[in-house]
Amino acid sequence: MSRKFVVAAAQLGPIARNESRDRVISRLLALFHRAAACGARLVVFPELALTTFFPRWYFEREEELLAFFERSMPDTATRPLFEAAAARSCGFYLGYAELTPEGRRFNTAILVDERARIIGKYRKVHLPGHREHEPWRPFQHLEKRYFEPGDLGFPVFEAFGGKVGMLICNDRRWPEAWRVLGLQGVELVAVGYNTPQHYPPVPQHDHLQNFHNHLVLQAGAYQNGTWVVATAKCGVEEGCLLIGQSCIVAPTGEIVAMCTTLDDELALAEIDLDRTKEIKNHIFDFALHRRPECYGPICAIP
Ligand code: ING
Repeated sequence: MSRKFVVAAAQLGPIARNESRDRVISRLLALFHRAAACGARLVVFPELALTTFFPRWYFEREEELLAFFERSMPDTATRPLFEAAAARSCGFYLGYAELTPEGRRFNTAILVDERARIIGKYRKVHLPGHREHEPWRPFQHLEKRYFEPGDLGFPVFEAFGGKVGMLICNDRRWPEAWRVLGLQGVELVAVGYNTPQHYPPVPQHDHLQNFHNHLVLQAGAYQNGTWVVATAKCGVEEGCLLIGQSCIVAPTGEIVAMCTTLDDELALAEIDLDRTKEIKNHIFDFALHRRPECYGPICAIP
């Protein structure tokens, strides 16, 4: 039985700081229905897709910070997304800021199937940036202050006829994250990102941000024999330019579809999960070729 189906990267342009959840959800729904009308069975939204990228600011008051977090999923604002998933038999990946009942804060993504069931949750492990307010920067990157590191590992879920995993933004730069998914036989990785073009500590790399984005996505896909759907929130968001070029990558590392604007835009492709075998059963046949007895230092805790 063929394991071919259509996936969509549902790229978002800027979300304003004061943009209501309802307004954002209506943008997500417009992209979702267009993708479903093109036959998509899975739509991948960006990281923190319900709000502006708020870690760019230093908040003194906690209640100001917590306004960007979701206390339940789904909730009143996001329920229309789940209703659309059930109505169109199309699932989605959604990144959002999670506030748990115990008051813990995570940069989170969920995987929702074609019957609108939440079948997986992932919490961002690699939190970039810094913890304290650094006024020298043109904008902050306070994920280490606002989120705890993810505590769910790198799980892979049975979904859409195959094995699906999730990453969030900075995770995609770390080969170990991809390999933990690869060792579980992952066939499709969904990853949302919000990536500023300007990286204040090393501005001489600003012109390389789009290259580095695709470099790590293509490497992750090829070295683990998996499809990748990577989706940006992009454009000039509250004065900060975020890169776009959302894309769908084949297990060969080839980019098969890409967004070319910095706005709300769909990139679609028909993927075949069985094509992962060309990589998994040959060049990266882990059982045949991997030498874990030589890799100890990778997991040594300094
Ligand atoms: N953003 C960025 C990312 O990893 C960053 C942080 C930007 C790191 C540029 C290195 C270079 O894509 C998030 N949200 O992780």
